[in-house]
Order: sequence, then structure tokens, then C-alpha cells
Amino acid sequence: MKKIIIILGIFTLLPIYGKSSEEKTVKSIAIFIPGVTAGSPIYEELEEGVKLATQDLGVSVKTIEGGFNTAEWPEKVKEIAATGMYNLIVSSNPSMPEIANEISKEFPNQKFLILDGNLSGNPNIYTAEYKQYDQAYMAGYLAGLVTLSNMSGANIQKKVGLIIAYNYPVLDEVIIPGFKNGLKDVDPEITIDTRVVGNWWDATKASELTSIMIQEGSDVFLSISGGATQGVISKCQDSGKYIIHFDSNGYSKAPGTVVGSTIIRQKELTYKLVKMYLENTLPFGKAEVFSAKDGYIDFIQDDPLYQENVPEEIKSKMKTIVEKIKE
Ligand code: RBF
Repeated sequence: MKKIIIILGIFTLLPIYGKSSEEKTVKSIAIFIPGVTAGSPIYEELEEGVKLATQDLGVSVKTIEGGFNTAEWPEKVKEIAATGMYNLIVSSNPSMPEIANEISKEFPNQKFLILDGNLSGNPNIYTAEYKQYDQAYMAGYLAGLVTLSNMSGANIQKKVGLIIAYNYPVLDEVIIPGFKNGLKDVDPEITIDTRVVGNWWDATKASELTSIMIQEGSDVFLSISGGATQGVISKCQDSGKYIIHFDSNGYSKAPGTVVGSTIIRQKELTYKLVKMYLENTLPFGKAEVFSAKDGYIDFIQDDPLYQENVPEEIKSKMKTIVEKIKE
């Protein structure tokens, strides 16, 4: 009798087992953009990476822009989770892990893949962070070499411009210290003029700030201000000054004006992580860090626009420092 009950039990369980494994098949991914995609390389490449990893696989991908009001993001992400339609929510921002962690309590079946953030220990959340100190150090080192150079737009003052959207912990604790130390290692006398746009989109304001900073002696710029960076680029172009592009290859945005591109390989990393998710090998619960050593942070030297527009002496010094950082 017992045997019959056990056998019956196994047969009744089989369809359930079969169904649940079928349900695990990935059908749908939501990309939550904390801001808007256009103008921010970090978001543009996130979207490209997901699309590349899922193409021809029958996976549906939907992008939802959260807009610039950070206070609205938790509610918007919660709405996405509440639909129960998405096997995975992909996002990228230092403030996203905490938001996902909270939502995870209410929706324990929702999985999250978050780049540019750090949180370990939640079995539904995987995060990937970049060692951005190195990225910013390379930008600082180049800015130092440019402001000291005899390039046509460089002046006698040892002064560089830093334009930021606003202060946030990764910027203050990682990116700015990296940038400062890069400058210092070229010449400790170089000073930084820092100005705040106040948001991630106002290119007009960023351009006005750049104009004032140029009048006050800055000849090379770094901008961490998303879509507002376009205003810095165009003002530098009009005034014959220089800018170092952050996060992606920006040489072609203003040839001769963009003198460096210090990048994170966000598209490649997103691609790799989404592929791992689809193959059930993404280690949820973990927080991983990617660096120059493993190729996810780099300084673009092989672009013809860099080769043509930057003096040999600077290129040679950059080559040495990049090799040293990669080691
Ligand atoms: N970076 C962007 O390029 N565009 C953005 O809209 C943007 N929004 C952000 C919002 C918050 C609340 C925080 C903390 C960071 C944001 N960043 C944005 C910065 C981004 O995380 C990263 O630090 C920079 O892109 C430099 O790699």
C-alpha cells in the first residue's frame, strides 16, 4: 500500500516539476534606466548590451526610463516588479542596489542585475561595480599633461576644470580622489576648479559654467554630468580648449577637442552578465568588481583621432601609465 502511495505521489509531482522548470525559461527582461538613456553613455551601453545578449533568442526586452527625479525611482521599479512580467530587471546606478533590496522583500521572486552598484548577500540581486579610481586617475594624469603642454589651446596656468552634476558618494570617495591623484602625479601644483550643474541634463548651464571657467584659466576639462556634458564639449570646441571624455569613446564628438577617452566597458560587461543569466550561471547574491586589469576599464589609445591630435610626448607618457595601471 505504502509503495503505491509513493509511486502515485511521484506521478502527481512530475507535472508540477515539469511546469516549474518550464516557467524558469527566460521570456522577458526589463531595463530600468535611472534617468534618461540619451546622452549618458553608461545607460546607452547598458541598453545596447542587453539587446545584443538577447537578440535572436526570443527574449522580449522592454526599456523603462525612470526620469531624473530620484525620489520616484523606488515606486517605478516596484511597479515593474509588481507586474510579475519580467524574469529579470536590469539596471545601472549606485543607488539601485538599495532600492532593489527593499523591493525584494515584497517581491521575493524578482531577480535583479545591477551594474555600477554594490550589494552582496541578497540571493535575488547580483551587482557589478567598476574600479573607477583607475578610470579617473587616467583622466587626471592626461589632464595634467595637457595643461602643462604647449598645445595650442593650453595656457600658462596650471588649472583644470571639473564639472559635475552633483555630489554623490562614488564621485566624492572614488572618482574625484582618482582624478586628483592623477593630476598630482604629473605636477602637485595643478589646481582644480570644480563647478556643479545641479542635474544630469542641463547642457546650457554646463556650457555657461565652462565659459566662466575658461575665462578664469582652465584649459582642459572633465565632466561627470551625463547629458549636460554636451554643453561642456561644445563650449570647449568653440573656445579651442580640451576635454577628456568619461565612460565611452568620445573622440568623434569633437575631433581635436576631445583629447582622451577613459572608458568603462559597460556594453561588453552587460552583454557578458546577461548571457550568464540566460545560461543560469550568474552568481546572484554576489557583488563583483571589474577593473583595468581585466579590461573593463581602459584608456582608448588606438583611435586615429587620438593618434592625430595629441602630441607624441603625451601619448608616450599615457601609454606607460596605462600599462602600469593594467599590471
Ligand atoms: N551618470 C550619467 O551619465 N547619467 C545620469 O543620468 C546619471 N544619473 C545618476 C544618478 C544618481 C542618483 C547617481 C548616484 C549617479 C548618476 N550617474 C549618472 C553617475 C553614474 O552612476 C557614474 O558614476 C558616472 O556615469 C561616471 O561613470
